[in-house]
Amino acid sequence: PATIHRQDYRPPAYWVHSVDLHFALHPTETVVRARLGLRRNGGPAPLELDGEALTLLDASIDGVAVEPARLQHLPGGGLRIDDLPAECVLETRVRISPEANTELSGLYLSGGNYFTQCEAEGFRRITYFPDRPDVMSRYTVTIEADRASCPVLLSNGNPAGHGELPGGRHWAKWEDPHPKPSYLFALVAGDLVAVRDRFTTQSGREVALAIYVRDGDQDACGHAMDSLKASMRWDEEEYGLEYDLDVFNIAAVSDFNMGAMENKGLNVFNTKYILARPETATDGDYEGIETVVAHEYFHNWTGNRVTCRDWFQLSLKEGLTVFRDQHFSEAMGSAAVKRLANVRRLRAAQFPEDAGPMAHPVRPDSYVEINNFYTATVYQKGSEVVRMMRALIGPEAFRRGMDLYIQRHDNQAVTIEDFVAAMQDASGTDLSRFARWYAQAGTPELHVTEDFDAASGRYTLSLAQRTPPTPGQPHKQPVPIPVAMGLLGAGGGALPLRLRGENAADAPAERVLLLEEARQDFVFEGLPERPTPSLLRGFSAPVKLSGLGQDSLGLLAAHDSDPFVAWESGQQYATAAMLRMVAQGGEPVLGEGLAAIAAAALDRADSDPAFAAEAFALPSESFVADQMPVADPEAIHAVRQSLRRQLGIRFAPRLAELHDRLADPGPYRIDGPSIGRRALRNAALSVLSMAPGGDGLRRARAQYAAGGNMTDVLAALRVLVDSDDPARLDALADFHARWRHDPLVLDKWFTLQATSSRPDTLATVQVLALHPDFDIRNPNRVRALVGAFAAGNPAQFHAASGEGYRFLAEMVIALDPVNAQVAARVVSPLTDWKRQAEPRAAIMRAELERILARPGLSKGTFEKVSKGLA
Ligand code: DPP
Ligand code: ZN
Repeated sequence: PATIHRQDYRPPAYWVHSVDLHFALHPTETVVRARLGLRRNGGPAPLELDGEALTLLDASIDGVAVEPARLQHLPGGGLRIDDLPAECVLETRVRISPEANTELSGLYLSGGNYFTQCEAEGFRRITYFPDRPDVMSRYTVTIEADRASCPVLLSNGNPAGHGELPGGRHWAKWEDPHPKPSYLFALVAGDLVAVRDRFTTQSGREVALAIYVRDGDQDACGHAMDSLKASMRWDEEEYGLEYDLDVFNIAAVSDFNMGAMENKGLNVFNTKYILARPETATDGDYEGIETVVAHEYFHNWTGNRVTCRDWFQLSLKEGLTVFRDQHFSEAMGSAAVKRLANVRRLRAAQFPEDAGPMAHPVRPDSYVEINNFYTATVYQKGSEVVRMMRALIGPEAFRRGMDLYIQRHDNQAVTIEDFVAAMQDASGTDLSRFARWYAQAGTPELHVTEDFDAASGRYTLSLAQRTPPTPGQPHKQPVPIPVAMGLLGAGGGALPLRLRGENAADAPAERVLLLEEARQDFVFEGLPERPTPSLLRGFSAPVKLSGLGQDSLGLLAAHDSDPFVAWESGQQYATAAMLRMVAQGGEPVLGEGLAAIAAAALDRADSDPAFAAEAFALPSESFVADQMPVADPEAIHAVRQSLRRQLGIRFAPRLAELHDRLADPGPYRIDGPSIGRRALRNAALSVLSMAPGGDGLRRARAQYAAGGNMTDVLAALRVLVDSDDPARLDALADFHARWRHDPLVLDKWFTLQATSSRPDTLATVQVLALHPDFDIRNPNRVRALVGAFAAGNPAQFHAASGEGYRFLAEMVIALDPVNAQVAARVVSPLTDWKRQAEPRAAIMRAELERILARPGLSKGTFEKVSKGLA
């Protein structure tokens, strides 16, 4: 397969100013007529249209049928036409089969209803088109279908008419006044019901809101609708950005490759990010819905009105929009805890990616399959880069920069340089060095050394940075790293921050140092005692920090005023302790330092239970593994489990007391304090149940039996499923019987078993892959079983036998011809062999080779596996 390079970008030979589509829907023989208003862009050149899995019926130019010989079929399925006039209307008719579309890209069927997914390159599976984001067109869409099976007919923009047709068919027409790239096209048709609401914009425009779901799910849309309205309000208040159509529609579908899609005026969502009832959705699900609904809504301006010139610029819309949704979610709940959770996710997904075979810059330089670049780097690291930019220039200048960006580029397809230029022009700050964050892959390592001269009260903080080499980028340059910081005295209080040459009077308690060179010294004066540095407050830069000793970390964990640093220092302390235990072997011992950190966390049970839950948790097994040049998954698992058991014994009375006291006082509520309380209560239960002879398992059985909200039910079942308790099998059977008709809940049943710490998990997973409820065509189900096992259960996936690797390879081989996008996604854990010891590494390579040898392997899986082997 060919590699596409960013430097090879050329503007299109033709613009398509208008698109008039007509769909005659049929499960196996849908006919799509497309009328494209073409205008040449520059001198004479052939027109090239993308196309994939299309059957061409006929074509005409300005109403005159085209001789078949004039249509040159291109290797990938596209069409080429020479000698077109500078301006003309090209009409094509194609036939497609939604039913045969298991890739879920283009137009497909799910549960008998029609849905589309066009980002990144799905529109070419609907009609011949220059399927690239810099071609922006005005769309008119007419959909015709059987009225009984397809009462609902939706597309982008505003409704523009509907009517009856003979033979029980009907039609509806949609007009989108805003020019858009083809990846934002959407069509939804079928037997769906709408949950409706209204929103009045700040300028008084009335918007009709609707969420389309399957009949029976109407009662599960409230949280999504509330989140939508809150997002619409927030974008007006924070950015002055108002919605720009008469309707905003969302349709939910249970077969979906991604989380959701921001199609103009018609968002399509994975049901996972819409449907929630207290008895079926966890607190995490509710939070996910709020975030994803906001994310897709925010794309209306950052992505849709201003879009990407080419797919290398993906982070232009994704990094910025993740930043916007995180900022929104922080404002809706407890900002500090949301920040911790986002940093935890960044480090769980993005740091390993940045250190692995697929490492790429936030703006990649090349790709084989663009779907492989919808990554944590483009999304989460891209968001961190925007966050740093805002911190550097300040919130007011950032807002002016956003205004300028949108004013300059509304209805354009632009690049990351255009975004940075707007921020630079609005702030007057030179951002040319900062832009290296977009170009350089790898996670910078920030190392700190200190020197204190007691006689003069002078403290020198030396910060050094280094970014390790990544594939294709052997040498790195320093990047500007904003380090938000403070200094603590031995008692934990803040010390004044007076840099050499500054006035004593202005010394602040917190400031941001900017490390621009490979190494810089920052000299503070007038310190009455040796300080402890609190660095990267709020995680001010996406880097790895090292150089602080356990004493400093312990002090920061106990006393720092910045919740991020307090949490982070506890995590780093625990990580260092666990790494030492892994290296030493023998029976792990819960030291006094670790116990003190746990106790300090529990002390915050009343003031901030959500924080307490985060701070009480030990770092994940994968996080610890990521700190080792060669990981030892089984040893890490053993150490972590042993420490959890010791915590359970040591804190048993307190954990039991918390479990009693933090029970929901009344009916389920989805607000920050309630979520935090449940999180801490269930964390207490989980650790308590590790203690031999304690009553944790009894509590878990009772909590499961009590039913109630899914957060508590699942937490109780989690404990049972990890245990040897005989009740676990009954509970699993009960859960299955109860929820077998709710796919999203059944996904949880699969995931719970796939991520169990029990030693027989792999065998269970192999059996579950043959379960009648396992469906390889449903991406959620594949992620729930195969993805969860391979990416979320390191100790079992890396079992020394290599059976975990063989299982994943088998699944990838079976999945690739069905849905290549999902196959290429779940294969990732197998490519991490460089960080495993032999013989594991050799087995992983052999499994990758086996996948690579498959005839007809998709280019996406090919890219991941071949890069993984390199
Ligand atoms: N563009 C989509 C998103 O919002 C792709 N899943 O991230
Ligand atoms: Zn997005």
